Amino acid sequence: MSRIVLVLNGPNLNLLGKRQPEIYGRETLADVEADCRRLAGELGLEIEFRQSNREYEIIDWIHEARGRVAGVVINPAAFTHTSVAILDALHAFEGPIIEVHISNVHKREEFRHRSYVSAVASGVIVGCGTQGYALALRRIAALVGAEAG
Ligand code: CA2
Repeated sequence: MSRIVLVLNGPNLNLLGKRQPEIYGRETLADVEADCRRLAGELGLEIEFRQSNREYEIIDWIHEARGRVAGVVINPAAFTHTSVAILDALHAFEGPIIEVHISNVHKREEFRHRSYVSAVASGVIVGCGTQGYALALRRIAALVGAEAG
């Protein structure tokens, strides 16, 4: 069985730690990736960590995950609130999907309260800062029966 977890990040998350630290914190996306890789090692998982500002690229990566990847962690960023196309792509993925938002989107503007992706997510982690990625990985590990150690 595959132990690969695909961690996907949507538009502008390449700016993490470089702008708006009051909302998104000071960790960069490279820091988040390093944290995920460290934890994945402990959980017996392998990580593929990606970011794109292009909707089609995220969709292609989800398609390529089918039948190959155990689970998906996704922070779709602004595409969360707009993308039926990403929702449709995720519908075709058979494993667990955990949606992550660094900020508490429910405390923010009304347009951030709706997520298309939540309709296919096994779980949603919101407002836990960049720690949300680690929580999501632990949840995927539990759902796919990976062993820590
Ligand atoms: O809280 C989250 O993780 C979001 O997915 C982040 C998105 C936002 O559109 C969602 O509503 C909630 C924005 C990602 C942009 O990240 C930046 C980081 C630093 C500076 C500027 C943007």
